[in-house]
Amino acid sequence: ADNEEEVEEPVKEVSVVIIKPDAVQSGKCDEILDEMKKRGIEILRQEERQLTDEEVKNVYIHLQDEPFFEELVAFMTSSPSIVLAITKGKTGENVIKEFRDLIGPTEVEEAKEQAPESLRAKFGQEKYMNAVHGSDSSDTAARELAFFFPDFVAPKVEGQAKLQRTLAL
Ligand code: IDP
Repeated sequence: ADNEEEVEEPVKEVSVVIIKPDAVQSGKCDEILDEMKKRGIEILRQEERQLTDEEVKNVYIHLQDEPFFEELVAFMTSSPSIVLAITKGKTGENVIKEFRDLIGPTEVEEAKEQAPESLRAKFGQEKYMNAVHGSDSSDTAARELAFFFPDFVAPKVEGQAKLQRTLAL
């Protein structure tokens, strides 16, 4: 009975997207946004900002021991990105997975071979300058939302409110 209230609250899936510095620099933003809208993706938040070291290290915390980590942080903080919160339909419709499919494989060359219609194939520069980031799970989405859009409260995201409370303490 304790979580009766929670069960009644609508849970809408939201993903966090970063249009990375390479794509912003090469003027691909509008085309990328058009591709997203064409697929019924709804943009809830859109903000141009130059990411800080701290934000990038948080997004890529799973890569912190990789030899390329410093290079990745330098690239991601080198010039402005566009950070977005997205959803789809009434319930989010699996938007995290769907957007990951839309961006394609991590490496641009692989994306071109395996998923020529993907955003990374179309708009990536080379190798790891791959134009777009998308949350890879609901946990990551909640974490990324909590620090990019801390005032974001509706639609309710599973796990997010709790996480925000934790971060605010
Ligand atoms: P994802 O972006 O497809 O989720 P991750 O493995 O989480 O893939 O890597 C995050 C980002 O780090 C990639 O999008 C890419 O920009 C960069 N990256 C991944 N592997 C390498 C590497 O071997 N060298 C340089 N950058 C890399």
